[in-house]
Amino acid sequence: MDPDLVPAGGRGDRLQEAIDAAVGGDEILLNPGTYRENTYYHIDGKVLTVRSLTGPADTILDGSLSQDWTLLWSFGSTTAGPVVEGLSFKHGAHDVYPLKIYRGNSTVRNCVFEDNASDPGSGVPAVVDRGSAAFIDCRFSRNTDGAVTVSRGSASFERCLFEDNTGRATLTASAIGTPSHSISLTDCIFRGNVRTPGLGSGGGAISLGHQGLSLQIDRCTFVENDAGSRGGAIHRVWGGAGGWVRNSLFVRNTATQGGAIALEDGTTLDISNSTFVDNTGRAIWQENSQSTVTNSILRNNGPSEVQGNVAITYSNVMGGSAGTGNIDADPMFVDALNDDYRLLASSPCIDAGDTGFWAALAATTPEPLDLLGFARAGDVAAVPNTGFSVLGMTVDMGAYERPALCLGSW
Ligand SMILES: [Ca+2]
Repeated sequence: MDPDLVPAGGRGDRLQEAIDAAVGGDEILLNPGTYRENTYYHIDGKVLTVRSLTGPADTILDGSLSQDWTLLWSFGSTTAGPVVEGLSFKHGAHDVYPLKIYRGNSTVRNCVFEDNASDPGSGVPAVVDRGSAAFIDCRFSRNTDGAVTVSRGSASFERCLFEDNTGRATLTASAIGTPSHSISLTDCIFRGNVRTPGLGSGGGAISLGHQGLSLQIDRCTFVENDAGSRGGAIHRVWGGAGGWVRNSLFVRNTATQGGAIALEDGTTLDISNSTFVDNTGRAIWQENSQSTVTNSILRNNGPSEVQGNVAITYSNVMGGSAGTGNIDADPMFVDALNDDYRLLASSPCIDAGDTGFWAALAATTPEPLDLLGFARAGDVAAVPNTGFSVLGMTVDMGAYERPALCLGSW
C-alpha cells in the first residue's frame, strides 16, 4: 500500500483527509510542520500507522486550537494495533487531551508530550481508556496536568522519560476491579515531577488505585519527585496487590508520608534489589498494607527508613532491621555526592544478597539485569560471600551489581 504523504504548513487539514481515505494497514507519513486546527484528528476503527518523516523535533500536533482532543483513536476491537511514531504533542490546554486511546491495542513510539498547559484536573496529555498502549522511547516534559492517565486499561512504558511535570500524578492508573489490567515500566526515568497539593491523595510520579491493577517496575530511576502528601515517587491505594519493583533507584523524593513509596488500604508490593537514599518522609510508609523488601539498600531516609509492617531481608538498612541477612553499614557508594550509587570494591553490599530469591525470578522471567543492564550473575571472587549463594554465585544488595571483572578505577 502506498503511503499517504501529508504536506506540512497551512495544509494540516490534509491529515484528517488522509485518515478518512486510508484503509487498514496504511501508513500516513507527515512532513515536518505544525498541524493545528480548530477540530481534532480522529481515527475510528482503522489500524493505521501515523508517522513523521523527520522525527518529533519538527513535526508537531499542536492542540491550541483543538476541541477536546488533538488526536483520538477509537477502536471497537481489543486486538487492533495502530502505531503513532515520531510526533510531538504540544500546547493542549484547558479541556484538550492531546492523545486519547479509546479501546484497541496501540503503540506510541519516539513521541514527545511537552508544554501541554492545561489547568490541573482538566487535560492530561495522554489518556488510555479501556484499551492498552505501549509507549516506547517517549518523553513527557513540563506538562501541567500530569502526563498519562490509564483508566480501565493497560499500559507499558519502555525507555521513557518523565520530567518536570506538575499537577496531578505524572502517571495515574486505575483498573476498577478488572484483574487483567496492568502497568509496567522498564528503563524509565522520573525526575522532578511535582504533584500539586489538593489534587487527589498523592503520588509525585505514579498514583495507582483499585484492586486488580498489577504493577511491574524494573530498572527505573526516581529522582526528586514530590507528592506533597503521600508517596513522593509511588502511591498505591485501594487494594492494589501483586506488584513488584526491582533493580530501581529512589533518590531525594519527598512526601509527608512515604518519601519514595506509600501503600495504604490493603495494598501489597514486593521490592527487590533497589536503592533508596535521601528520601524525605521515609523510604517506605504503609498503613494496613504489606510490602516485602529484599536485596536492597535503605540509607538516610528521614525521619526513619520505613514505617509499618515491612518484611525486610538481605538488605542494608540504616539503624538496623530485624530479619535474615540484614546489615547496617556504610554501603560504600562510588560517588553519592554525584548520584553514583554503584558499589565500590570495599562495599559490604557485594555478594550479600539472597541469590535464592534472585534465582527463582530468573527461572520464570528473562534474566533480571541491574539498573545499568549488567547481569546479576556476577560474583566478586575477592569478596567473601556473606549472603545466600546458589552454585557459588551471590547477588549484591541494591540496584547495581558489581561485575565479577570490574575494570578501571570503579
Ligand atoms: Ca555479586
